[in-house]
Amino acid sequence: MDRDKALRIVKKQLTEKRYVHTIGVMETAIELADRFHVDRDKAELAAIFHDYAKFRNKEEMRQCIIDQKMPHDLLLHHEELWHAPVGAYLVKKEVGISDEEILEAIRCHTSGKINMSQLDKVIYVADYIEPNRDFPGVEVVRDSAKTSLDIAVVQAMKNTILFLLTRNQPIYPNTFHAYNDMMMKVKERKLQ
Ligand code: DGI
Ligand code: FE
Ligand code: FE
Repeated sequence: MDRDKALRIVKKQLTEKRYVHTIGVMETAIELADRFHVDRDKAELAAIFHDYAKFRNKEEMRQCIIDQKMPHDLLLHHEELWHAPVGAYLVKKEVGISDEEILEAIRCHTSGKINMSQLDKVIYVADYIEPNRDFPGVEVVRDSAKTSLDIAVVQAMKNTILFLLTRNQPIYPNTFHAYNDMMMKVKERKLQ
């Protein structure tokens, strides 16, 4: 699917602000894909559709998680996490994208997971550092992303977990698993 068609489809699902964020993620994801030798067409499509389900109603998402037998523990955690797996499902069903690598990058873009692919990491980091983002510490992650995708992922995960801790929010197990997995990989590499 070409970029213009994809953007036309996703625009209908989003608010103006979220659409601007999506364009930022798309441009950043393409930049990262080129820098780290990831398929730029897949990065573009995954970025365009990563927040496809962001504005779906909570009950529809809950039902989708149950009907599609997605991990049940999602329902115990904040609904902010739901738009990622539900988005992957809807992008396949409603938009007709069937590339599993793209769908997986959408599926894990909020929590991360163990053994993220390079494409998963590109989308995770692009979502975090796109130019409209203004989190505390985002500049450090932007800087790291110039040289190491893995270090950028770890830093973004660390910031997200710290943010959730300060808000007294429970943390979804995959968020911790993803952080541990990436941190160990980054450390192992340093020791070599
Ligand atoms: O959809 P976006 O706003 O572009 O970004 P996102 O999909 O990365 O994250 C949406 C929100 O999800 C963000 O405010 C942080 C939150 N989040 C990420 N991991 C966890 C989480 N919230 C909880 N409660 N637990 C998590 O593990
Ligand atoms: Fe999201
Ligand atoms: Fe996003």
